[in-house]
Amino acid sequence: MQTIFEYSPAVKHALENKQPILALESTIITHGMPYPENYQTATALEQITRDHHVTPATIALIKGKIKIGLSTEELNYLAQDKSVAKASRRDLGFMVSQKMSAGTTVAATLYCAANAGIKVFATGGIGGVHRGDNGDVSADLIELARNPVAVVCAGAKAILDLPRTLEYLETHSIPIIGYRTQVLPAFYTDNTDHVLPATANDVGILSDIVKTHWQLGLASGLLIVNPIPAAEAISRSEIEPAIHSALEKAQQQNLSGKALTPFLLSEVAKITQGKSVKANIALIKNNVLLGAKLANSLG
Ligand code: PSU
Ligand code: MN
Repeated sequence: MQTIFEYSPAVKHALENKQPILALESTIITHGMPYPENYQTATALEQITRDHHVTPATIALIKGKIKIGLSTEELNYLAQDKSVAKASRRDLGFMVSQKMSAGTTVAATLYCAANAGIKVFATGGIGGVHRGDNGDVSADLIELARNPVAVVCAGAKAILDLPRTLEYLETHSIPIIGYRTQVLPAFYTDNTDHVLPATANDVGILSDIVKTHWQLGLASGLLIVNPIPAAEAISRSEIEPAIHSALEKAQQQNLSGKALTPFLLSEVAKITQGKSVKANIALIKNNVLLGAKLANSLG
């Protein structure tokens, strides 16, 4: 295993000295945002983390190695090289053995973060149950049930079926905690009608909930939902038509499997003329800020 997992010097140092670390995913870099916004955002997220005295661990597959913590050159390579794949957990064996490079999804990043002993992970939006009846359920949800990691996100992407995503989380006993919100935020939008089972109004309370969950021996992950800052939010009525036409186009092109989410995100970006990308950047920065504070508070 040691030869497959490779830690950056900063992450290695933080692990050895029991300093707080924040895991970050890389599919958002390789398949979630256009260049150069993807590179600029990835480096900004790492800087926000360091500014809060937490070590960032962006996780990705580089030429068959699972990297926990990336160099600037590696971030740049992932942001620009179009041949880089998208790795979910099930792809790891295949892609590691074939010496491939890939962005890791929330699912794969959760598995790798847990393996490294990292407790907090910040991302933009998690995958979930897709709309319609084709049975598309993101592996992100299953990995949340399996790995003891607290994941900060801005809710599930609005391209998903939110009620069914919430039902899935309940069935699989994954806590969902609103940070300063009583209702589920929906990624680009800061609120919905879906009332959450728990709310934390400050980081101390949030960290108590996370600690207690694990002290009880409940070995799953927890989902912390942090609404996009109101000034950057896009209203439901503005984003819904863009989502609808993206979904229709995906259906016409018969898209399925791992290609669907990147296609929908890039279509919505085209239709909103980049407004969705701006919102995406704002919300992920906001999540990384909260993730860093939580990592500090958990100690
Ligand atoms: N949400 C975004 N941007 C992204 C993703 C989600 O706003 O890039 C990525 C995450 O890495 C997530 C993945 O884990 O999409 C989910 O893909 P799928 O739906 O194929 O499981
Ligand atoms: Mn899917």
